[in-house]
Amino acid sequence: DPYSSDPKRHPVLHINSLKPFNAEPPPEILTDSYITPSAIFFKRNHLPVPQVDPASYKLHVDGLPGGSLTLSLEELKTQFPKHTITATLQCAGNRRSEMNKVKQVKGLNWGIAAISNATWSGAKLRDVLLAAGYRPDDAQWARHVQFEGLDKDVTGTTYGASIPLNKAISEEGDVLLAYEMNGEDIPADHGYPVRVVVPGTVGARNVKWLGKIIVSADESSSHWQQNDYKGFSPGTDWDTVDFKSAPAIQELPIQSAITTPSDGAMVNRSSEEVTVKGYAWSGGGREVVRVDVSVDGGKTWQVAELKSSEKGQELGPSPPPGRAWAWKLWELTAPLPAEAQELEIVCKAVDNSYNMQPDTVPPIWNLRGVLSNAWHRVKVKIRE
Ligand code: MTE
Ligand code: MO
Repeated sequence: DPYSSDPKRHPVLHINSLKPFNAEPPPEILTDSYITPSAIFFKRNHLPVPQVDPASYKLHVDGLPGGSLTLSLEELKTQFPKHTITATLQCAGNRRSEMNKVKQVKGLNWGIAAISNATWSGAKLRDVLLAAGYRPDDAQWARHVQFEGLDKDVTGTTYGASIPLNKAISEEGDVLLAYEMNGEDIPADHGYPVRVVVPGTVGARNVKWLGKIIVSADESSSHWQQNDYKGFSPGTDWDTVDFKSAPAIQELPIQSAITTPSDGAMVNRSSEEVTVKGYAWSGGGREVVRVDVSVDGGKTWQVAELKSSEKGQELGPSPPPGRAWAWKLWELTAPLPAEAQELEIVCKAVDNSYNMQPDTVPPIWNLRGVLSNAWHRVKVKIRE
């Protein structure tokens, strides 16, 4: 069993698949803390977790005419400045289960918690590329930076992905070769000893157990770059789909969801009000500027209070424009409508480009069930 050396996991996680291990935290717990504890951070593995010996670990950088570079873990840690960012990771398949309710899609049936927020520390990819001999002239031919994981399938094929060169090399891109998560060595499930953190970009490009970096004119040729993680029209089915016709997902669209109350929960009439909590995040470093909440199915709306720090109440300083990598948690307490026996609670977020979420799932349904970001709705019963 290639999975027999997989690490121990926290029992509270909701498991979507055991081998490979895919799991998400219960939504109510997810928004208990601004920084998601690593133990309950969602886990998305395509393959067995590789066991990497930190003493013999080597990171290879290839593809540059200026030469190649091989770094030990120690060299990565000591030869480059250490940077720390707080960044949210979201799987392209987060909230896929809502698409499944419209019409069956292919993929893990994620709920609303295939998203988590952590602090990440490591070397900047930019600094390592420059040390490997990257020169501004290379932008003439190079377009992508490819990443290869050390996790392999039975045929020896490794997990791989790529990002645009300009994201990788930009000072403002903040792409890290991270060796710490939440102030500790990255746990086995999250890429020990080194993973790429591409803030603002879909989870799939944040390659774990990083073995190799290749600067290239081409995207990664991996299955996950070419034939997966792409969006299509609701009218496209498995007989007509042409994966070459759509771009690989990189930045993700605006997203928000309600973590409490949960769907089907009861609220007592005597409590007179209901407190609604959730998360909101947008890709590409776009900052969430507002979350609207309705307790009457979207007829009337109230603006939720945004929180972007551990202490909760106060909003931290705004990140530099275009570098809002972390989610915002939000909260709203609303009076219970007098007549209603049931509430339909709805949320929708707005980012600083005024991107908003679509109101329903059918117009964004796609056969792979990715990019599921319609208004999130939960129904709650009022107990008289
Ligand atoms: N990297 C490797 N090497 N192997 C993988 O299976 N899964 C990707 C990405 N990086 C994956 C990987 C996907 S699809 C996602 S959503 C994120 O890792 C999940 O990161 P996490 O498990 O730390 O939450
Ligand atoms: Mo993912």
